[in-house]
Amino acid sequence: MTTLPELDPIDIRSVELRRIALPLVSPFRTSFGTETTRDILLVRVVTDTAEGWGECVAGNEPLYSSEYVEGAQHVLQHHLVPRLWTAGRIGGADVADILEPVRDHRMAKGALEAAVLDAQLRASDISLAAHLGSTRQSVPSGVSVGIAESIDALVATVGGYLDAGYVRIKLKIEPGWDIEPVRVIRTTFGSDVPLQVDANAAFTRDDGPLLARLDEFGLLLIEQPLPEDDVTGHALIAKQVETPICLDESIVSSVAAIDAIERKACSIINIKAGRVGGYIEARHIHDLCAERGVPVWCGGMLETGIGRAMNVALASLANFTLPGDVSASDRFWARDIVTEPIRLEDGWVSIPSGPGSGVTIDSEFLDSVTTSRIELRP
Ligand code: SMG
Ligand code: MG
Repeated sequence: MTTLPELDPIDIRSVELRRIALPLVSPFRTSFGTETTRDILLVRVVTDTAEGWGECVAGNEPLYSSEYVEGAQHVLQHHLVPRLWTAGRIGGADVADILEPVRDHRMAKGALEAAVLDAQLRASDISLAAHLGSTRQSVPSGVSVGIAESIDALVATVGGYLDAGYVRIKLKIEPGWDIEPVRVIRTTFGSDVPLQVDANAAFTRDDGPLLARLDEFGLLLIEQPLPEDDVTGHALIAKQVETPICLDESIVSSVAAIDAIERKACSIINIKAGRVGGYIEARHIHDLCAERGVPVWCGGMLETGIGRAMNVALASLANFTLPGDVSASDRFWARDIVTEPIRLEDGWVSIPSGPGSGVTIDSEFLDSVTTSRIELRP
C-alpha cells in the first residue's frame, strides 16, 4: 500500500454538505446523455484551525456510473459522516479505513476524504501536490469534446480548442458517431494533433471490427468502449485493435486496476480520484501502474475549481505521462467558485502551490449559486 508523509491528525468540529447549481458554458453530450447544468455536492470540513473542501463528482443522474448526487448526499449524511464522529482525531489517510464497512459509494467517500485531507494539509501548511509526491510545476492540458450536433459544429469546436492552445483532443464517440468524426478531425487538423476517443461504454463485444477501423487514424487510445463490468470483453477488443485500450469506468479500485492489467483488458488507465474513492487510492493506482509499466492520465468529471485544482495536483505525479482531461475552468464555467480559476498557459496548467488544494473559495459567488446546505455535528 502506498505510504504518504505523516501529518498531524485533526479534530473535526463539523461537516457541511452544500449543493450548488452551476450552468455549463455549453451543453456537454456523451453517449449516455446531455448535461447543461450541474448539481454539485461540496463537502466542507471544519476544524478549530482550518477548513477543507472536497468536491463530489457524482452526476445529476446515475448515468456515468451508479452514483448520483442525491444518493451521495444521503449516504454521506446517514452513513459516512457519522462514522467520522466515533473515530476521534484523524487525518485524510484514515478516512478510507473508517468508511470501509460501507460498500462502494466511492464518489461520496472520495469527496469526504478530499475535504479531510484538504483541512489537514492546510493545518500543516503543505500542498496536496507536494504531499502526493508531485514532480512538476505544471502539466499539459487536454480537453474533452462532446458529441456535436453536426460534423461542421464539431470541427468549429475542436478548432477553437486548438486555437486556445489545448495540447490534446478527446472526442466523445458512440455508435453512429465514431469513424466519421475522427476521420474529419484528422483530415482537417492533421495527423500531428494528439487525439483520442471515449465511448463511455456505448459499444458491444461485437464491435471489435468497427473499432479496428479507428487504427488508421493513429489515436493515442480508445477509452472504455464496453460496459464497466465487462473486463474480459475489453481484453477481447484489445486483441482486435492496434490502438491501445484505456479503461475509465471499469477501474473502480486498485484491485480492479490490477485485475484489468493482468487480464490484458487495457494498456493505459484513466485515473479519477472520485471514481476510486479518493486521491490516496488514486495515488496508489498511479504507483501500481508505474510498477507494471502502464501509463496513466488524469480524467475529469466537469469539476469546479476545487476538484480541478486537486486533479491538477494528482496529474503532476511522474507516471501521468499522457495529457489529462485537466482543462481550464472556463472550458465548463463562465465563473468558477474559487478566486484563482485554473487557467491555460500555452496549453499547460499550473499546479497550485498553496496549502491543501491551493485554491480559495469565492464565498460570495458560492453563496449565490448555493441551493441547499446542511451542517452535521457529532
Ligand atoms: O472534466 O474535462 C472534464 C470532462 C472529461 O469527458 C470527460 N469525462 O468519461 O471521461 C469521461 C467523462 C465523464 C464525465 S461525463 C459526465
Ligand atoms: Mg471516460
